[in-house]
Amino acid sequence: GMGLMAQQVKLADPSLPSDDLPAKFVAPERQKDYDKRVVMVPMRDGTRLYTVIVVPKGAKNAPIVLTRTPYDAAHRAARADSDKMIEELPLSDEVFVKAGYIRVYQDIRGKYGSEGVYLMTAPPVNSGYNPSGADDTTDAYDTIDWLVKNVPESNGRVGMIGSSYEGFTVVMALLNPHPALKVAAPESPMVDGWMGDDWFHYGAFRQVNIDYVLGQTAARGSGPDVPHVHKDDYTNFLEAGSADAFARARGMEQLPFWKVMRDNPAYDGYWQSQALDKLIAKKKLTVPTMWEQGLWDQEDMWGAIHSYRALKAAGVPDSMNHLVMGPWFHSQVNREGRNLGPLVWATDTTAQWRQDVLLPFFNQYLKPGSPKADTPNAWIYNPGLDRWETKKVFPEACEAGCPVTSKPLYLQANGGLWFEKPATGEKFDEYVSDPAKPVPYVTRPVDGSNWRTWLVTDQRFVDGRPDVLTYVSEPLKEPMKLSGEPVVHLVASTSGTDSDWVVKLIDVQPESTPETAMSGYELPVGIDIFRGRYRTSFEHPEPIKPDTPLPYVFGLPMVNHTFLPGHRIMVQVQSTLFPLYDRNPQKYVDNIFTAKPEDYQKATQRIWHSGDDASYISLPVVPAEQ
Ligand code: PG9
Repeated sequence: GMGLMAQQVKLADPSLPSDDLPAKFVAPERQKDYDKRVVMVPMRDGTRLYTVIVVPKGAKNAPIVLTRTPYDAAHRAARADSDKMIEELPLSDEVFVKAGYIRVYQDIRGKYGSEGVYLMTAPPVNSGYNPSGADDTTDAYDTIDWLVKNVPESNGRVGMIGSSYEGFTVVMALLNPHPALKVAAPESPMVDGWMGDDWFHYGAFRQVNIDYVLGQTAARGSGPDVPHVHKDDYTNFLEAGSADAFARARGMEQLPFWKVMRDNPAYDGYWQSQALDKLIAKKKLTVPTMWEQGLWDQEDMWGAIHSYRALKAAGVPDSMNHLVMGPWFHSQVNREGRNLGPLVWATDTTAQWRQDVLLPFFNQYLKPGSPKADTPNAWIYNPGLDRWETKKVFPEACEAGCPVTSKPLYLQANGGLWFEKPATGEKFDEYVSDPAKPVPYVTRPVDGSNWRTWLVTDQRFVDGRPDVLTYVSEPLKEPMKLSGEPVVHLVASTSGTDSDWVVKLIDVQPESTPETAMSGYELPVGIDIFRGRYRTSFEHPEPIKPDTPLPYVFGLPMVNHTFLPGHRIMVQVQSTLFPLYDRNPQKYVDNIFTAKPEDYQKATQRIWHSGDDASYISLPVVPAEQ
């Protein structure tokens, strides 16, 4: 019929394609507003490092911002596949792109596209613990030297920025900076992995790192994802026993760095010789530097503040040594900063920092002719008042040598807490710490989903457990402002021969009617853990004398926080934060990493609050304005 006829006519049409796939397709040229160059930049030993250089079209005399990363430079410099540089680069680069900067990301030696061997946060070559002949000081130097000579659009001035491991590479560059390095912003830099950054806190091992080490060192690219047996890591780690037993089951005895960490549990030469806060304070800081970290930084809480303080103590002028602390989780500085878990801020606090503080600071040193930035010596958020505060001096209060002297806040009988010394004879409170039932650090199941916000977890979830002691003040009548480092002075005894001590300083929100998300919330403003065997020496641990009240002194994270009227101050004491920290067997063993199942024992713990053996936290209380 008609249908067949029509088809035959069409088939005869010579314009009909016989194959829809062309022999070769050429995409039309894209109109990008930037030029992305990938270069293998040679180091002094011939090793070449994979370097992505993003230059705005038409740039002339432009400054360079450099990040050296272990996290895949190609990926770091490709947020989206976009023709616009501002979309192509990460959110945190927007201010630099708008200001016409050249942006460079480079893979560190041994990772992703770079050649050479990899050492985890490589210790300085001259530390005696790095046989590779190179480190992130020499590699930064050689990279900057190459960039200023080989990027014709540059004005010969370089700034460095980066968070965490990328912050570590910034601090390493500062140990012997190339003359073209004019300004630096280490963000939550990993500075002392033993004292209080990623690996340990005062000697207590952070088991989340087992997966990190696996991911970073099993391969040049990203390592395999070895699945956990149960959804709840509380169960996974408890079933495994020690940290080493857990790691062994994941194949980690093949990973040299894991063995180095396991075999150096104390603060020995290996850790001391790479403690960057100490190393940098021995050099004359020649590059204006802005140290940044989060007030609730769950990974690198130690590095920035301790480097800033060490440089101050070494006499570095305030105009060279700046501090910024925002209400942020780890590396949140490079994301949006409107909230932290349930805490909602008045502004996008990270955008505000980048725009109002960081960019003018970089411009001042990288773009000749820019106005002098009015950079505060310290710019710190006060979460209690929901606002930034500009400081000429920080910390404002401390135990000695600050404008204001800290005040002891004493644990009292019957769970009380106040600034007067308790009477003699009121003795102690007691609990049993059972390693078979450790106190979780977040609500179970522990599956990593609460990791970023765990430091602001409402502590009501453990308040009332028989192995958690809680001390609380009356509701405050006046605002109380803290600005500095609370220092724990715990007088404690244990029936065992080793023990961990966890202390939390908490701002208890008033109960409100109608109910709000924060009604009655027990908000931690500082949490830390101290491994008891290091009471007298971090380098040479020793067994604890059982059933003897002994002083344990350690700093909590730095705070800048106003407790408002109606709020109560709370302190909690416990012996475990599991499975973030490995369990202390509570019986002294040579190396806790390899403790045997039979080493773990219950212990009776006493926290003393009698006049002669009074436990207290010295609080950096300063005059409060509202
Ligand atoms: N906190 C991460 C880290 C740094 C250095 C060593 C190990 C881990 C990071 O965010 O890069």
